[in-house]
Amino acid sequence: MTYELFIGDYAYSSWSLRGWLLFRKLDIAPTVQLVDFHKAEVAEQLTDIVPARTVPAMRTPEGTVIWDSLAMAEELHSRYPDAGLWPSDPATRGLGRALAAEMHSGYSALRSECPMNLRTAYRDVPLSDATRGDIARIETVWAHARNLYSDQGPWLLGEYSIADIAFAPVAARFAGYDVALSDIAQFYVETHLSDPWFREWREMGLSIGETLAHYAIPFDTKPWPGPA
Ligand SMILES: N[C@@H](CCC(=O)N[C@@H](CS)C(=O)NCC(=O)O)C(=O)O
Repeated sequence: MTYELFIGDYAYSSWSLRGWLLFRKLDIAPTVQLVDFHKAEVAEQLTDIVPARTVPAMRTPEGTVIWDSLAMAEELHSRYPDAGLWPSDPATRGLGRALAAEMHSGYSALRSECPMNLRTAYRDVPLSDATRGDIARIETVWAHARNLYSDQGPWLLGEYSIADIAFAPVAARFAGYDVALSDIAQFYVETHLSDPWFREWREMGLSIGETLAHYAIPFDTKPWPGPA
């Protein structure tokens, strides 16, 4: 038995991207069960794994259902502590957990105003003050981490970790909504856009599933601002 990973549409499901990146980082190939946003409500497609109602969710080899991306991240880290999902240094790991937790519970204006859509990039997007506040806060915490760890690699804690998995969809939103950023934040967004695992996910997002009208926003569009 291996892990089963339940995910939503590659182009649109920001939380699912996180769940999938966890397994990519672990180099474990789960059995992927695709929940089609076009077909029916998510919860209706998850009746096989009660009480999950959202994606991502995973069923472990022994049958436990875990239905939240941060819970999945922490459980997988506990099971594979040497795989590098979190760094071994407690101070670095503590900062990473604060970053991932803030992402997990925050930035609601950005999340509702700029839903992830890997099929489209917009330009000249009018953003609300609340979303601008979220963006400023994200730039602050990214700069805090990058100022401490940039000599150890291009990611928030130097090396790729759950903190970066947590923020990958935010990077996609900043790219897709033409958000003007500081140099530090722009570098970090470009690091995600160039990441082979992010690109692999986006490639599936371009080729698998329907284009969902629900996610279309009437702004001018522009080419995707990263490598295909
Ligand atoms: N906190 C959850 C949120 C997951 C979530 O909201 N997923 C969305 C898709 S990106 C979903 O399944 N929505 C369906 C619904 O709310 O009915 C997590 O981190 O996994």
